[in-house]
Amino acid sequence: MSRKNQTLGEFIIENQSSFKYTSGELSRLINSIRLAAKVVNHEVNKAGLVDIIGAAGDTNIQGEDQQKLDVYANEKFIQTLTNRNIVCGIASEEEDDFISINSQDENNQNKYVVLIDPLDGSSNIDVNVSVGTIFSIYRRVTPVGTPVTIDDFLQKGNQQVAAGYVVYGTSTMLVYTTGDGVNGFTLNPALGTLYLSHPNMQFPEDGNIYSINEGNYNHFPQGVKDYLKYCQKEEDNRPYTSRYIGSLVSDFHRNMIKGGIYIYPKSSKNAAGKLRLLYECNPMAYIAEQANGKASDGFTRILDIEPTELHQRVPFFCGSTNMVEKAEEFMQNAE
Ligand code: P6P
Repeated sequence: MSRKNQTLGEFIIENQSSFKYTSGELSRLINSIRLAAKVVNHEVNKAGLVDIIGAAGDTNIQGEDQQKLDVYANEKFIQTLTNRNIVCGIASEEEDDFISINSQDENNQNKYVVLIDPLDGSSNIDVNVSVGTIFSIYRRVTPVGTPVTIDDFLQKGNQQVAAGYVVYGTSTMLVYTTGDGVNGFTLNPALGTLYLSHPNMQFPEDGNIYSINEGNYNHFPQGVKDYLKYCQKEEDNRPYTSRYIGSLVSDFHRNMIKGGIYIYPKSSKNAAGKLRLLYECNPMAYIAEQANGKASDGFTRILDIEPTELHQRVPFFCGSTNMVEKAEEFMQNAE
């Protein structure tokens, strides 16, 4: 049940009973993510004013230059989730290994683990383009009160109990699902309150926007090249429009509202693509499917992929169902 302009807090309370694990713990977890998002938003919004932008001088496990805000966002989300003693484990794009949150304490009855990309699209920070946070939530699979293991994190995407993103854009929004549709909340910066602005978000079945880094065209698989030529052909409602922000969360968010497809394929430069399965593709795929969209690696449903390692990458095709299925058709025909 939702009504426009109710606050996130009211929405969580009113919809808690619809969540099959009505323990209230997930509600507290979503609330802690809300708090961390508001803290990060405050820093992102003034990044140009203080010496917090620019590289932190380190690189993460991905070998990518860590922007200072990457590090800050990572610390804030981990700190908030730890201090509120809600989860038993955290995995982050910015952390080499998963973090056990005193789960060896038999009094720790926490049953959720969170996987997070604390600041996706961070290369856009210095040029004032939207960035985002992506999170994925599972119930642990090892016994409560014992130390978490890698098995608690290497779960298929179809086991997620919740997933969402924050987009720090012209306005800051929290968009998430707990398996009963997708709802978007917009921050009123004057009040620091998130209001339900986009109830029951749905991907249009079709669209005319495609998002891909065409600079890598020569390195794409033939099926992707064929699909791009299809998008660009003067025929029916084509050529489509090419829009690529370079921030997954922003491209995904626009496509969910207007219709479209986002593709980050494998290439001769990235054998498995660039995006990470556990804390980018799985949460965005869960949201996409909950919004009647689709997400695959070009052949297999993202949520059915068996994870093998924490930072593994997969090719990613996601968006309006008819567009993803057309792209998959070109991928299969080129095999
Ligand atoms: P490229 C950001 O680093 C990210 O993970 C996504 O948010 C974005 O869509 C993609 O990578 C951009 O990658 O190689 O096109 O610059």
